[in-house]
Amino acid sequence: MVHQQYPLLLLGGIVAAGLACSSDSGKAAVGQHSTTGGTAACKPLESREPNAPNQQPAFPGQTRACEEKSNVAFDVTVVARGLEHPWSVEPLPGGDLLVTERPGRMRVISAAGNVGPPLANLPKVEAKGQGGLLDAALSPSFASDRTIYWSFSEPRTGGNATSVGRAVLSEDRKRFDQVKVIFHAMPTYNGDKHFGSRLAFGPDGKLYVTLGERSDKEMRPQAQRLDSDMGKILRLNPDGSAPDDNAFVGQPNARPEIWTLGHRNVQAAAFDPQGQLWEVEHGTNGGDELNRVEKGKNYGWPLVAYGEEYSGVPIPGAVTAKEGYQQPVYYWDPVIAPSGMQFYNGDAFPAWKGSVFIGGMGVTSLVRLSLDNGRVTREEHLLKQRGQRIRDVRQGPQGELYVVTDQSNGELWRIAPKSRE
Ligand SMILES: [Ca+2]
Ligand SMILES: [Ca+2]
Repeated sequence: MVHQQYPLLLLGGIVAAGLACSSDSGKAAVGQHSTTGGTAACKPLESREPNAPNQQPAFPGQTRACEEKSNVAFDVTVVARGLEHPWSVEPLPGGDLLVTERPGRMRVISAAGNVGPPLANLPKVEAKGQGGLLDAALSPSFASDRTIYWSFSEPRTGGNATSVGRAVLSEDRKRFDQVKVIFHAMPTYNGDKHFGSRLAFGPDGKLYVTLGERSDKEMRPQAQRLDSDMGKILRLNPDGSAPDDNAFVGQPNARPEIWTLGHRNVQAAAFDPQGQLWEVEHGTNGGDELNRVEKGKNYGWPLVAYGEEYSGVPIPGAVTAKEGYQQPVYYWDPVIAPSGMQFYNGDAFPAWKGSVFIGGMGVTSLVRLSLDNGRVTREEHLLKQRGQRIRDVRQGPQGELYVVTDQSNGELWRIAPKSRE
């Protein structure tokens, strides 16, 4: 274990609430806030050129929020190194951390940094491209049932797709028992991209599963089709069956597990303290999105989206706004390549209470958004100088944060209040 002091961030002050936001370059109108009578301006955090400079946000503050420096003093401890593309970190009761590695391993790592061997009896994963072992989630009653759920790209006849497994962690935390794959997203497809996937249990006791649309042009339209799980957020009973109060139950040719549609590749999902589900998904070039997830709603992809194709051409037939399609609460142009999210409600960092943290892979940062009334008001990028792709972020029992980094030699970090030594 390596303990490192993190330098105090003392550049600038906290931007006072109520200040208006304006573009500092003067050429990009995107992200300008209307002033509320004040004259002072703040600076959007994003200073790169947008990929789609002619697109307009649907409302002020939907993109390019003002930069906020929270000036919080913290220590970063590298708890473990040598993890191969870790995807998920989950704090376990007692202080251990459960970490997944994309090639198909799950390990228990102690708070002191002892990396346990791979847990035995995990089913095989299709570890290629973006596929492999993805998210893990604890059963809401883990303390009594020791049950763990995980999502993974499952090798199947004719290809692969995302599936959800469930098993009981042995008392000694060395192996899984009662292993069962409880859900198989359909259809199977022979590809290696856009599997999603995050798992989140809601206050309703249901398991929400986020998926991607498999990326390839011929698969994209499935994000809008109710007879396909691709490009959807699903809501499952803990046994993998579909609840009968789901959004499209009873509709002809609609899969009963679907909760929302029109997603591209959802790699972050979390409930806020009020019990509302949010997600973050990878868009095309200039189109990463933060969304509030509401039953039965259509989030647009590939018909309604910000950004452009990675080749630089417009998304065929797409518009940025259309009646009947949900607007993102916030979008990033250029993209940040987000993954993993956590609403912060701990006591360790009072200044961060109410913020949402999002892993930033492309921007090698821990992204923090301030929210007010369901809108993003401020953005901060932390830990950027470490240069690691942040894949997941979770809050621990003492209000500390845990982060894993998406590298071949990936790391597990603990972020805790600066010690007074
Ligand atoms: Ca997780
Ligand atoms: Ca969308």
